[in-house]
Amino acid sequence: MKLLEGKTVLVTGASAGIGRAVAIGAAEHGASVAINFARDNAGAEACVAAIEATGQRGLAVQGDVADPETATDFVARAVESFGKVDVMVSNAGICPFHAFIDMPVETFERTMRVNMHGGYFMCQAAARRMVEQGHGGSIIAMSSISALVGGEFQTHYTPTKAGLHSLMQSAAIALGRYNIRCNSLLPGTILTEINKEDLADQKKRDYMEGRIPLGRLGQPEDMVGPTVFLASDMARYVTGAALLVDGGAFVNLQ
Ligand code: RM4
Repeated sequence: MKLLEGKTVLVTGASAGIGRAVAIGAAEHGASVAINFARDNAGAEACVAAIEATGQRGLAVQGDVADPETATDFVARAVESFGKVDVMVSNAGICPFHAFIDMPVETFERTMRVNMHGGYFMCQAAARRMVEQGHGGSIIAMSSISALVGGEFQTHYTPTKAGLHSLMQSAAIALGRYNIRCNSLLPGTILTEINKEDLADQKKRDYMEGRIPLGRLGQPEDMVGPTVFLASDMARYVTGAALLVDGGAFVNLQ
């Protein structure tokens, strides 16, 4: 069953990892998909090729989400190519692990600008277009389990994930009158480039895996089903919600 037939889905940070998996998954469910990427041209091209291999249309637009114009340009290019915007998946994010006490100002500010500011601009640009279109839409912020719990080397990062979760709650109220739904996904530890170096430490990896009732770290493809659900009309009465996709890690105290 294809849940996104005829929809246009936009995904940020989609040259690799969760964004790539979600973009291809949306195409497999019948959507035309536009992806944003920052630097990885080859990865973006490969993602569009995989989208088109499903028989759907794909588009890659380069841009740094920390720049507000990237959001307006991304939406405009998607509308130019596909005629509308039905779904925005705001996924782009960074997590340069670093200790709190000597956190460099630039590392802190860059993480805020990409994750929080970028997410805000992308969701706002998509909402503006959806309001103009007048037929609702779905906005999904890729928050994190880290919206709900801390990380010693993530003091700059966890507030951005909590912020994205909170943004979806407020945007859900602001946009409900337009039938635009806003929800956040809270991935657990999903194996991607963002944590490749961190999890190269076998002791850290064993600890993280040991916390997960399902017994394994996540894969980017584990995020496809939850994203497609929230993007689809199956979630027509779901807004302001948050969905943990973490193998049970969050609830596992003992
Ligand atoms: C996630 C979560 C994971 C970490 C990545 C970088 O939100 O904190 O544990 O590996 O970020």
